[in-house]
Amino acid sequence: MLPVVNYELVIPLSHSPQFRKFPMITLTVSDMACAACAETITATVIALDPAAQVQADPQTKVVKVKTTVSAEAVVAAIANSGYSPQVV
Ligand SMILES: [Cu+2]
Repeated sequence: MLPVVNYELVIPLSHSPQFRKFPMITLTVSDMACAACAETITATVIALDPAAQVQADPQTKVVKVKTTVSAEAVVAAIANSGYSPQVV
């Protein structure tokens, strides 16, 4: 007998069709000055939702987040890290 594989457990959440339904949250963070800021912001969002996808660009000040967590919670977490996020 071959072992039964539960693919729901094998497929990462970020690749599941359900995850793709969640909209991209776009924020501007005017005080994201450098790569270290972008890393801090990314780590903050990942701490909130380990399955989140984050793009943080210090050049454009734009942070894009794909997550199951609400935009309000993402904004609050980034603000708690000392930045000033605004939902676009
Ligand atoms: Cu910085």
